[in-house]
Amino acid sequence: MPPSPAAPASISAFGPARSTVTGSPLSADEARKIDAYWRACNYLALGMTYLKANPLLKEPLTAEHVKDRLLGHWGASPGLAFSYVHLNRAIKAHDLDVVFMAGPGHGAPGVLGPCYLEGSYSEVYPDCSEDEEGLLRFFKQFSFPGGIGSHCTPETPGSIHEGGELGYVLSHACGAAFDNPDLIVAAVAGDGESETGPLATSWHVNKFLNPIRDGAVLPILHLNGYKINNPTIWARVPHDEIEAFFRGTGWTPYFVEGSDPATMHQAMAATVDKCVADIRAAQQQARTSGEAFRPRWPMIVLRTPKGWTSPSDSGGHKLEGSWRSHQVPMANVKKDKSRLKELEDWMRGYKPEELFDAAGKLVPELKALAPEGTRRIGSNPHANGGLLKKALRMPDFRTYGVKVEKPGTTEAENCKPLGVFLRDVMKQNMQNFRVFGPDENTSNKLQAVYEVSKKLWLDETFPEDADGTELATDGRVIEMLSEHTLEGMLEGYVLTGRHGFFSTYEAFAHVIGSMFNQHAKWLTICNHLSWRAKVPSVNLLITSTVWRQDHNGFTHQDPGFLDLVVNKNAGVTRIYLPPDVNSLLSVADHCLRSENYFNVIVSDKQNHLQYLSMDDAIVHCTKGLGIWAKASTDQGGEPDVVMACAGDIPTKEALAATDMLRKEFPDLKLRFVNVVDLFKLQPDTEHPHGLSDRDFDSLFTTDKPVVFAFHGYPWLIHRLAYRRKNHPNLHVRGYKEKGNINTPLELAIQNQIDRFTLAMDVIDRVPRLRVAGAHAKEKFRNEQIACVNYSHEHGVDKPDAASWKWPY
Ligand SMILES: Cc1ncc(C[n+]2csc(CCOP(=O)(O)OP(=O)(O)O)c2C)c(N)n1
Ligand SMILES: [Mg+2]
Repeated sequence: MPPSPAAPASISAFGPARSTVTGSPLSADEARKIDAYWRACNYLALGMTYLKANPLLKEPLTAEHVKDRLLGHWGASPGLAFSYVHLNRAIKAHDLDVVFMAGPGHGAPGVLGPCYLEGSYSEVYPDCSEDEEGLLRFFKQFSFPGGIGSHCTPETPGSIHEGGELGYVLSHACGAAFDNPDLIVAAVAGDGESETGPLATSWHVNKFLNPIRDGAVLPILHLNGYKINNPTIWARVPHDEIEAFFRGTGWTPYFVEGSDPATMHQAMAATVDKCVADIRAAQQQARTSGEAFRPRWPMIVLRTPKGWTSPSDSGGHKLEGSWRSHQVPMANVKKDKSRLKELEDWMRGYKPEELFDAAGKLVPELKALAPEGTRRIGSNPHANGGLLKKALRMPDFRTYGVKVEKPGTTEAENCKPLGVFLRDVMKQNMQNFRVFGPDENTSNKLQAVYEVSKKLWLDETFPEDADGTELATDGRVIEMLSEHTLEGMLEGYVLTGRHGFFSTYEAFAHVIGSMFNQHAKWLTICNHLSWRAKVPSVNLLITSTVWRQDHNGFTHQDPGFLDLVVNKNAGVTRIYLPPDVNSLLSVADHCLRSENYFNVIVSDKQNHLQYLSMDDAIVHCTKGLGIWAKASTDQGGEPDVVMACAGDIPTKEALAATDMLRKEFPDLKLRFVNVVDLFKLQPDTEHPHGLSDRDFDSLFTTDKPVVFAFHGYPWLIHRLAYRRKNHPNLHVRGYKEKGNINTPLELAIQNQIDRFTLAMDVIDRVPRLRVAGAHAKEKFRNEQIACVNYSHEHGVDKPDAASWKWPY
């Protein structure tokens, strides 16, 4: 390979500042103080990483002062602190309300440092007081067992974005900015993070920020050149490609590039001022004219060396401006005296004696640089959104139901009345409620919501859009074909204390599986932090379900999201499978009122039989599961078999199976159990919704066969119920990856969740029917074959089977 030419100067991270916005807004004194404050941040970042004693380096550094296990990430920290410090200046200069998000949250030392210096940290954690003793505790607890994590975890005051899993900073920022017209959400995106799919697509958040009613997102692309062991793509492409990309995605990029602190402070101050002025100008134009448009919002491309201000090399390797600065540089300081000396010199280079007084407190002239009260980034109430939360004004869900005079005889589209309910929730909460969907709200039958608020659209429109496309510049429904961005927006919205509802096709809920994981983890930690006020739940409707993929077939059949949900902490996860309209409404009402949960509701959107009157639905959903007496024949005695089900189609097939069995075996004692709240199946020791063993045993018996028709993959029911006494007799039917373009009944048959299979399962498992039931089994099998043949010939289900209704 030919030697690579030296990198062009235009993409170097070193040297005096080069910036789009020129000017030197800082007086010499201001520049000196800002630099000192930043040095204090960098000193703290190193202190957190290395020290367990001698926090102010009052004595020469010895190996005993150094932590035994060195953990954390230094490389991202100086750039994060640099951004924080300059935002502090802008907050004070322009009286701004700013939330800060660190995309590369592993650079937490760069966020925790300024949070401590401004006093926010000590207010929440008085142990980490602003003196030498508190400083030492603050250092020691970082990345330490029993202490705090190494990212911008929920324990971090001012954080609503942990940044552990990279990719979501812009979508979180956008959600936080919605309906907060005065807020600026500064979002640092790592240049490595910017290679992720979710971050890449989320540059489009600027298409969804209405300058009249929303706040602004100020992205800061932190081009520090490296990831863990590699250069980043963005740091090695020509300058004009970066500029073209961001202009192409609708931003106005302002570059701030270099490593010389003095000129970088001037450039950053001038650039942040310019961004604030651009933001305010766009907002003012829109707010005074009353016309919402899409501004070419400003953003900052901050190119600095990774591990900025570290020694330029260590142990013969480049350190500042290299991937080697990503985690803990000089990791062998405890054993290698020369490394220890290097570290000491490095730390002393920040001149801690000038920054902290003898008691260990930041000196007053620097202390004065931080904003005050709730203007401090670490004390911004938006970042503890539960404090600002207002409960939704809720319409009475009972009035949106369908009439069910005779259970199992009339049909309705399950999601449609939910759309009407959401419409009225929206109507009564036009400041703090939003609906999200990846281009699917109409497909998911929730379109009634557009009667009150349309889809936000700030870009061009064509005349034909007037014909049912439902676009508006003030829409409160957010539709973008990026489940990642929508989920991130919704999380940002609820974390800042507002409410939302997200619906998605079941198979593609997996796209946000990892985001679900992260949000559930966030909530789990929050539940242990008394100072974090509870936030509204994330409400996810999974629809267009596996059993009714009439248009789409196999690719759209995947009920596995639920398997993921049950992995997470029981304190924050809820799964509901309402069988019909009225139960869906009851569940939705409950979820919208709840806090600190990730609620998952599974309900198909197509026409389905209706079973429960509103009163019955409320009782059933309150219990979470229960015996349906009219579908049972075991009153006053022990059942021969329990037929259980969860989900709309499984409920219908299970009911139809019991009908067939009742006709063939009039003396069969059947118990019919429907499950709405899936976690009822777990023991109460494992989940707060779990049934006690006594209740479970009385419902499901301890020794009778249970045939369970389940919406999802069958083993999930076994996972939940494996500890129950009757588990050996539990026989679960569910989806087993057999699908194509099928008719509904044919698909059920392929996966053996259909009425015929369920009825045959009962015959096989009830001892006295095993032989006696052979004729009935033969009949059911013949009918099953006839149904498959009919569908293959006519393309629809056999009419008598398709139109089955509950006959009793
Ligand atoms: C989605 C995801 N993939 C991989 C990782 C592992 N990881 C942690 S830090 C990092 C590099 C990040 O680079 P960058 O975004 O440039 O951050 P910085 O340089 O500021 O440290 C990687 C790959 C992760 N945290 N999240
Ligand atoms: Mg980087």
